[in-house]
Amino acid sequence: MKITFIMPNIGRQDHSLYVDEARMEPLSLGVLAGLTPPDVECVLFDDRVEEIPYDEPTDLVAISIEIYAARRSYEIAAEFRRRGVPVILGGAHPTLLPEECVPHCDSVFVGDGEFRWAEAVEDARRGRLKPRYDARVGAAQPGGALPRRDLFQGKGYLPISLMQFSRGCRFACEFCAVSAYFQRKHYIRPTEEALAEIESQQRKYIFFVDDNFLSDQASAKEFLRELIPLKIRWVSQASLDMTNDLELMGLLAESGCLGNVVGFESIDPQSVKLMKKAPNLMAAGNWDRYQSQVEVLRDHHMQTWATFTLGHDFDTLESIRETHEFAMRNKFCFAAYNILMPYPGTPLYDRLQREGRLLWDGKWWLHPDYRFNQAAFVPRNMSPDELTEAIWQCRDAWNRPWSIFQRMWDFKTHMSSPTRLALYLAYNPLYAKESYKKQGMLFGRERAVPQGRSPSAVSETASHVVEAS
Ligand code: B12
Ligand code: SF4
Repeated sequence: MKITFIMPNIGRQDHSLYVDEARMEPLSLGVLAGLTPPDVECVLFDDRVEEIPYDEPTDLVAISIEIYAARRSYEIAAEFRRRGVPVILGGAHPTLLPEECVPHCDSVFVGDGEFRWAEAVEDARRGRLKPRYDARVGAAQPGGALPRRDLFQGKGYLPISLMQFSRGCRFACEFCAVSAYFQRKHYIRPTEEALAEIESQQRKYIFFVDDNFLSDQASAKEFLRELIPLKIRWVSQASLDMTNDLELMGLLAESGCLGNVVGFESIDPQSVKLMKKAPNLMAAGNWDRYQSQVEVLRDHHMQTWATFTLGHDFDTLESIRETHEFAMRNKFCFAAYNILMPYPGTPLYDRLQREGRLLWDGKWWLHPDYRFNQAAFVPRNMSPDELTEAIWQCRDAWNRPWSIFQRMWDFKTHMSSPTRLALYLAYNPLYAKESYKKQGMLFGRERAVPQGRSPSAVSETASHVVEAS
């Protein structure tokens, strides 16, 4: 038996196909292949960099989908099904919206591969694939199953290994798809299994793709103590409440942490409360716009990747501009100015739907005219087009060479070691380039592409407002 694993791209640019130059290993598919019985042949194609050989014989196609890639995934699935090959869809999007996937595949997989993937493979082998598998979610790779990293060879991924220490998060931010997927729970791998996975590979640069590496700070501390002798360098994603515990911060630095993706989301405390971003409020006796937290991060040499979700009900055009000034002033290593997105399955999506504020027929991810980084709802204090444009202005200003030069001069972070400076200088231009390329991209590949639209241009959004249900 042979299984073809597919990592879908998001879409295309107006004038050409999009190749993601900052692509990373598709860990979900590596893990699934690792959970596949060893007598099954596994091949992997990454739509972000290569053409998919639809005519190559295979017995089952498995596609991993996050919401931005849904439209493209359905196109790929259709090609294989036209050739009589069964297709199974899994990942965050099929888990949060299984009914949408049903017409596009032979089987929908809900939840984590760890718990029913082997059964699905056996069913497929016997020609009895079930239309739906409902698996639970939980700790990653129980029993120490290793991802099939050999499948990643030769695809030009960034030279950093992706792996998991934990999955999920205990917080319940209103907009977060992770909170919906894991039902606010956090699952941690046994330390010895995570350590064995690190030791199984030569590479010493690691991205722990945990949703919130520090959701359980006590367990994280134990793990960090074990990491120290391994002398790795690593990055992850972690919530801002880490700065309340200086012992934890010391352990992060000592264990080789170069920095984390940190969700600041908004500099307006009312917006932070509304979105229920509890870790950002914990130390907020006197709101100082995160200044004391940022100082703790800098004191520990953290090269922070600050992320913002912009367009909350208390955000204004002025506060969005101030967010950019905040990011520049603090010389973050990277910043993501994300438009607040209504992901289905989240409380935010339900609230905006109730309030009649969803655009693009309520399904922006499928709409043929929707473009990457466009507003998908009606904000309170500005128009959707103003929100799209304001965020584009921030992103553009952030990615300019002058901004990269100005931000570099922080002797506590980027300038504190040659490794950190090299990281800063290598990845800032790369991410800047990708950011410009992706801006305004259409989802999926197959449609007549309208000519002559500028990447940030938006119009007609108001005509897609959905009635409150
Ligand atoms: C790492 C990561 C990234 C990395 C990507 C790394 C890479 N390989 O390219 C980076 C930082 C680049 C990134 C970017 C983005 N990401 Co991201 N990312 C994640 C994160 C944190 C972990 C994913 C991961 O590798 N987990 C480890 C693997 C092993 O677990 P898994 O993916 O959950 O897969 C398991 C199950 O889902 C299931 N499964 C998965 N696929 C399949 C397929 C089949 C057939 C089966 C049977 C089972 C199955 O089994 C797997 C093993 O248990 C997730 C959060 C999450 N928990 O999913 C967000 C997440 C997937 N990202 C998300 C988003 C929105 C994005 C962006 C679009 C953000 C943006 N605005 O730019 C971009 C663009 C992505 C793109 N396609 O280009 C959203 C998707 C929301 C949704 N509803 O789908 C998530 C859920 C985060 C969130 N808080 O909302 N991301
Ligand atoms: S802290 Fe981060 S991962 Fe956790 S629920 Fe909030 S946004 Fe999601």
